[in-house]
Amino acid sequence: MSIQACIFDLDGVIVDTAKFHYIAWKEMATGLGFDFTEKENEWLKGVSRMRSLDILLEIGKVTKSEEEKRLLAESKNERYLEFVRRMSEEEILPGVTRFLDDLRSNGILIALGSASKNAPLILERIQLMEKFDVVVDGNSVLKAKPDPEVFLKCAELLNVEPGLCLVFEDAQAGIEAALNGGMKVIGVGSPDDLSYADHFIPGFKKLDYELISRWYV
Ligand code: B16
Ligand code: MG
Repeated sequence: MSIQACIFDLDGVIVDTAKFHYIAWKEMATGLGFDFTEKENEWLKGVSRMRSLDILLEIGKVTKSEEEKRLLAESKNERYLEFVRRMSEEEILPGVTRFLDDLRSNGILIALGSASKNAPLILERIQLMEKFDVVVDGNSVLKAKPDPEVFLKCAELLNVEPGLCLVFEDAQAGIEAALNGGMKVIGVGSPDDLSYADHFIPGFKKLDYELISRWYV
């Protein structure tokens, strides 16, 4: 098969932490005097913490200084971490652990490529850290998705050419990051919400090595 490594996004692919981000951002919006809907929360997926805050403030038409923004982002993260600290293996999305084991037993290298600075803590809480050969997260990249930096760094650390890497992403910015890096990409979600991926899957329940080796001969 033409794939040597699989790179996984975290939020929306391995676990559904988006619901915790949403609660924390919504509480902040309420405190600032405006509403923040679940639909608007879609725009924050795959986007960095500071960019998420900028989008939220734009929605509420609120202006803050750089120092105020730093404090707001810090307080949102503290609230978010209250949920993360309570996470366990039960939060892993259906089929993910089996699929990771299937890939490994077929000699495929595995990386995590996430925008989240909390990725190591989340992997530790859900006890999945040992499944990854490489973890690249928001602490080690300068440019956010759709820039391909996070995925290219995974490829470099795995010593695999970008063209032989397959990315799993639930966010449009992440799909574009994978394509910008010259990688193959499977969209996790509906083609009604996402564009340009090679294939779309609703989740990992029905996916195995056999199927992806047919897709990427
Ligand atoms: P943090 P991913 C992303 O994770 C989330 O989708 C996005 O909503 C969040 O703002 C970003 O991580 C930063 O997260 O505040 O924990 O650093 O989808 O790239 O795994
Ligand atoms: Mg995601």
